[in-house]
Amino acid sequence: MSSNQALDLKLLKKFKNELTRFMMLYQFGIDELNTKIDILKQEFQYIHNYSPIEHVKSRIKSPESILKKVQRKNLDLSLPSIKENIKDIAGIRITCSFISDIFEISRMLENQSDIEVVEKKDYINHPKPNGYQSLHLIVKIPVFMSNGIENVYVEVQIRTIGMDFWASLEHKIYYKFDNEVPAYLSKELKNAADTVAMLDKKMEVLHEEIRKLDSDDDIENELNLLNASGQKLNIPMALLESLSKDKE
Ligand code: 0O2
Repeated sequence: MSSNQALDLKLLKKFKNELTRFMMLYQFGIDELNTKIDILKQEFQYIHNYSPIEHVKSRIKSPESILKKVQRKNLDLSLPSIKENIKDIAGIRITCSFISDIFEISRMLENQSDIEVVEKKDYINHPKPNGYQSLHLIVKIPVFMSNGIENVYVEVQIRTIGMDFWASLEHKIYYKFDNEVPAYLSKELKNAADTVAMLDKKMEVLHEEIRKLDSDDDIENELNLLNASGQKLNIPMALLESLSKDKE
């Protein structure tokens, strides 16, 4: 091996290490946000007695897709430029039961002091012409590394089960036809999106009705039970009475 080749290999290895560290940052951003979402989920469960989050998925954009986006957007091919201009390298998708949960979770995330919402797209109140619905947030979150703080962007998509079902099918169809979806299928997809929106609204109304039926009896029955991390613990009535006297 010539000295030039050895130098090239050394340089390539250096770039690979830089790229690996760069991608790790996004995984750490996702990890931090996932912890926050998990805490919100448990707290919500405690307050409202049901889980608003059906599931959470995350992904890191592949270097290949990042490169395609850099070319499509005509960006500078450098890590600082990619970091500042491509804001969906890290992505989290939260699937909720009801539309109101989407906005509640979004509000709870927005209220966290170390999260900065830099962009918000409401495709629920303003669906895309093809029928796509979802709430998109681009958030900036600090990652504490050994040599300082790095702020990373994470794209958070929040949607109902129905919206998610529709989007994954539409995505498959879109790719199958290589972006040239026949008109009759686009029309059917739009009809399906309208049906999803109608169903989501109906489910929301039913959900509200059920909540109203939660009687005071239920509150009394639950009074001496404390729910901590899914574990139900008995609270002695004497302790509860003593604590409430302190507050009087
Ligand atoms: P992937 O593989 O999911 O990451 P951008 O291109 O991000 O700079 P844009 O297009 O304005 O700007 O972003 P927008 O509207 O917020 O959409 C970003 C992501 O939302 C997409 O990411 C999709 O995941 C999803 N999305 C948006 N529109 C549609 C749609 O019509 N159908 C479906 N199924 N998903 C949609 P990517 O990068 O396209 O793909």
